[in-house]
Amino acid sequence: MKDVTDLHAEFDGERLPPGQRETSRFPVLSKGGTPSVPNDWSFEVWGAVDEELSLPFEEFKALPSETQRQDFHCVTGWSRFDCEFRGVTFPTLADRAGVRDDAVHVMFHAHDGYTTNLTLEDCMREEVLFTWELDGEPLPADHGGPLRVVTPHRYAYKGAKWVSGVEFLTEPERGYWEKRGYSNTANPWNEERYS
Ligand SMILES: Nc1nc2c(c(=O)[nH]1)N[C@H]1C(S)=C(S)[C@@H](COP(=O)(O)O)O[C@H]1N2
Ligand SMILES: [Mo]
Repeated sequence: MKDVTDLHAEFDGERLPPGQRETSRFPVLSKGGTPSVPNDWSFEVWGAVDEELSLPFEEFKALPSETQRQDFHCVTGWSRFDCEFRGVTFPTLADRAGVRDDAVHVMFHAHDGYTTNLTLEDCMREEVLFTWELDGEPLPADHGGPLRVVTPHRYAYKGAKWVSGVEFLTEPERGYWEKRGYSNTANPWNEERYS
């Protein structure tokens, strides 16, 4: 298994970012309830790509996948260490669609209407995963099952639960919380919580 729990070194920080406390629980945080995701949904990729994709979930799961050990940092102040997520890396998905040269930014879309944005550079990292399995079990619906994004180098609101697709953008845009006062950049080791 790939262990990326040392990525704090890249950000000149301790494993536990400043102002965080470690918890062994895994709290649930959502802007509303848990949406029901239709069984026959397809993962959509559109915008500044060579080939727009519509992948039935079964096909999505057949892309090359891997398991990683990661830490999870919530902007409200808790961190959960050693989460084992299995999924498809962002670069694998991006490679499949072919990212155009003019793409600079990414918007993630979700089945509950949530959106969140990152720069393309912040997405093209091996630890940005589209995941359907946590600690060897199917990802619980409350935590974003059937499929969510995890972003261990950023606060967890950058990881869309119930992700339905990815839009590649030629200009930066802000997602749901980024429009409502949470930091656009969300680096936990800089305590970029609010904007
Ligand atoms: N689709 C969707 N994704 C979401 C959210 C949401 O409300 N809807 N909340 C975000 C926030 S603010 C956090 S802290 C994490 C929480 O993930 P968890 O419930 O698995 O702990 O999911 C993020 N992803
Ligand atoms: Mo959050």
